[in-house]
Parts: sequence; structure tokens; C-alpha cells
Amino acid sequence: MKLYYAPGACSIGIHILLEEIGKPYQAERMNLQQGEQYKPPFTTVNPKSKVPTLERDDGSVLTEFPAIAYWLAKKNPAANLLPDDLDLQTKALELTDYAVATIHMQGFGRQFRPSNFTPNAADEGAVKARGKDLAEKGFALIDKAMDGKDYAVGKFSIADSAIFYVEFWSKRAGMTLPSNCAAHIDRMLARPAVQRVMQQEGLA
Ligand SMILES: N[C@@H](CCC(=O)N[C@@H](CS)C(=O)NCC(=O)O)C(=O)O
Repeated sequence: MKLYYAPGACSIGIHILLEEIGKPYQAERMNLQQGEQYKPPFTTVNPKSKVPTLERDDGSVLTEFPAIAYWLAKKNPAANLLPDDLDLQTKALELTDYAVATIHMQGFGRQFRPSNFTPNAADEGAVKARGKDLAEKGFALIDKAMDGKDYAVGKFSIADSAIFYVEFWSKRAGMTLPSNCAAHIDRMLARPAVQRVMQQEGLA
């Protein structure tokens, strides 16, 4: 199995899940700044030009964070990456999708790549501000969901790996996390699997 990742990108969440699982895998570093994702050979692996991309042992490829995380969890039940209870499992998927599709794609997408949201350079400041509002609203909702819990659905799950990477980005964006999220990122950073990934990606 091979994970295509970029240091500190959203792929870090999948990298963490692979370390939590503890089975051998390859990690192929991509240089997004140099546009490696838009050129062969990567475009033949994932024509969407995105990380995370997971190439499985049979050569088939999975893309999209929630789908990769779900497959890894189901394929490796001993790693306990999803609760057994259907309602909690669904909650974990809901939170994973919210972190990726809303906080990342809508909130941070606007802050990091404003030109993707407007053709007018003069509007980019307003786009970034809207992105910050969306991310703040997202963290407030996650914070509420995490009230009284160490992890998003009680025990560590795929949702925590998605929430972790957006929390990590909040620091890059100069945002202040609400208290439960601030405690969550510290709890995540204390996990041995997360520490190994931070080392491997050169972020420690
Ligand atoms: N919807 C995708 C989003 C993946 C994504 O946006 N990846 C970013 C890195 S965080 C990327 O590969 N960007 C490269 C580019 O757009 O050029 C998912 O869930 O995996």
C-alpha cells in the first residue's frame, strides 16, 4: 500500500491512520508547490491531482479523505478506527465530512487559495475573511460536539484525524481555537502515531 502525501497537507490525517494501524506501507512525498500533482506519473495514478491518494496492494486507487479513512477503518477492525455502534459510527462519518468538506474546502480553501473563489484579485481580501468566518463557525460546532469528550465520538476514530489536520491548519492561519478543540489538538499531538507522522513529514 502506498500513500501519496504532502507535508502538512490534509493527507496528514490519512498518514496518522496508517501509523495507528501499524501495518507496513510506503509513503511517497509529493511537492505540491512545484506542481508535481499536475504531471505524470502522478496524474496517471490520480487524475484529480490531489493528496491524499492511496494506492492499494492490487494497484487500485482510492481518493477523497472520508472514503480512504472509511476503507482503512473497515479493512483494519483491530485498529478500532470506528466505533461498533451504528449511531456513533455515523456521527464519526458526519464529523469527518464536516471537517473536510466544510472547514477545509470552504473555510481554509478560501483562506489559502482565494484565487480559486474569485477571478478578481481585488476581492481576495473579502474571500479570505469569509473563509475565516466559515472556519470559525466550523470550529465552534466541532467544539460543541466535543464537549465532555476526549475525542470526537468518545474514543479515537477517523473523525479525529480529520479534525486534527484542520486544527493544525488553524495555527498556520493565525486563528485561535475554542477550548475543546485546543485541548483536542494537544491530545492528538501526544499520541505516538501522530508524533511519528510529524517526524516523518518534517513538522516536529
Ligand atoms: N476532497 C479532497 C480534497 C483533497 C485536497 O484538497 N488536497 C490538497 C492538499 S490538502 C491537494 O492535493 N491540493 C493540490 C492542488 O489542488 O493542486 C479529499 O477529501 O481528499
